[in-house]
Amino acid sequence: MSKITFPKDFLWGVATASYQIEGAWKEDGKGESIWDRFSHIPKKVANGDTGDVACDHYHLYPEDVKLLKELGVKTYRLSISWPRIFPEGKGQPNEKGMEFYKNLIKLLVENDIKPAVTLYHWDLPQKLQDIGGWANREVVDYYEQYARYVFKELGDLVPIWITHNEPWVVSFIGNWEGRHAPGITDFSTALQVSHHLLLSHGKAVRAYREMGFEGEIGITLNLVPVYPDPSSHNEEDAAAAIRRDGFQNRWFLDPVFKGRYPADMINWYSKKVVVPVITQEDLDIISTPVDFLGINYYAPGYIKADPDAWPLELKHVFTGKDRTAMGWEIYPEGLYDLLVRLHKDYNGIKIMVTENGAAFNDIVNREGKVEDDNRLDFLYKHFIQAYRAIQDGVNLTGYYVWSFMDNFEWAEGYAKRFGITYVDYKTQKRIIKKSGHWYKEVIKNNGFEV
Ligand code: IFM
Repeated sequence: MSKITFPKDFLWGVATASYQIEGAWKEDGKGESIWDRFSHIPKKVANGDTGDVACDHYHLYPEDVKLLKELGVKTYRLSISWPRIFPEGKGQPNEKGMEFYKNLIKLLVENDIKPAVTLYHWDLPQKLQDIGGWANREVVDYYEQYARYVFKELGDLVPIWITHNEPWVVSFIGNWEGRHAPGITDFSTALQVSHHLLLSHGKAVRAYREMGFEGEIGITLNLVPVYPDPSSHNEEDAAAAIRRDGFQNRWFLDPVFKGRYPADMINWYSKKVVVPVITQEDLDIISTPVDFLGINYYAPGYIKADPDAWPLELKHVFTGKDRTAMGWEIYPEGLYDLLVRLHKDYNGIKIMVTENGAAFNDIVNREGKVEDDNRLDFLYKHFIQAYRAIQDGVNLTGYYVWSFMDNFEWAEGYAKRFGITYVDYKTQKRIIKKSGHWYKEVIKNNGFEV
């Protein structure tokens, strides 16, 4: 046995998002979000679940902050519900909504827990979807106005800001696959959405700098280490894997860090779909320097060419690895590969893992405990890979486990549990799982025995 120790001041944390935990969906003047609308449509979410109550965090936040303290986290990543602040998406702010976040954030600061705040984690005001949502360029300006207001109110209290969570999911799961709100199924719309999300990111970064704050601001991308199907060694599969990388990784990384969209993807899309109009001015805004890159890592992607799968002409294959309850293959080394590649291709940027974790079918045993050894093992193995990457020179400064507690897992509803804290949705009782107790020790010791 030997101990691995992370760098001094490494930021250990946990993450959540507004719609997934808050509930209080129409309280204190909050407006409707696209997820409120979507989850109330029959069959869109497993078991007809909605975020109406969720973990009732809106009311239980003082107890939840006590739990965070109990876990000993150095930082807590939360997101703000835009329609709680601007019920119509724009215009007059709702003071009650802002008061909730101020109280929560002040409590975190009093408890020595650094708040890391995401401005957009998928709950767009429905009123803005009614005018076309992110496909409408006007929404970029409304987002900037929302961001400026939030910075003005909370900028002095919050040291870490994230403009967007997983714009790839917003664009392609929400607007191409349609499995997420707003449920649109059009690839060209999804591409347009992706460009506007990135543009709004750049505008928020510029606004934050202009307003003179001293904290850090970045963006969170869900990235996949992509490999060709290991059972075949042909050029088509290798090319398909590069395309898959372009689709999910480089399409977002390159404009932010290199000021251009990847040429191979622009060429590919030009032959199949409508590519958004992209001006140099937009690209300059999108590539406004950020302080860090947030990455969410869950699983690798093994890819095969598939000429029938329009428009990318590829498909995913499974390689026989263990899987989580989401069906995602477990590959901790993928985190190492991804981190090293980002370090190399994007100029040694500062990186934080803003999400990593796993869903498993947890049960509360007769002693009232949740013995989630599978999740503990998952985290243990991923932390080791993060450590390896740091040893190899990657500038990784923090790690947020997804999630602080079980919550509304979007189209999967409450059926999938990602928390290191168990939530009994009938009573709203929280139980720290075995993985949570283990994580507490990791944080306390800034490392662990391997
Ligand atoms: O629950 C989500 C989160 O909202 C965004 N990243 C992935 C998580 C698990 O699917």
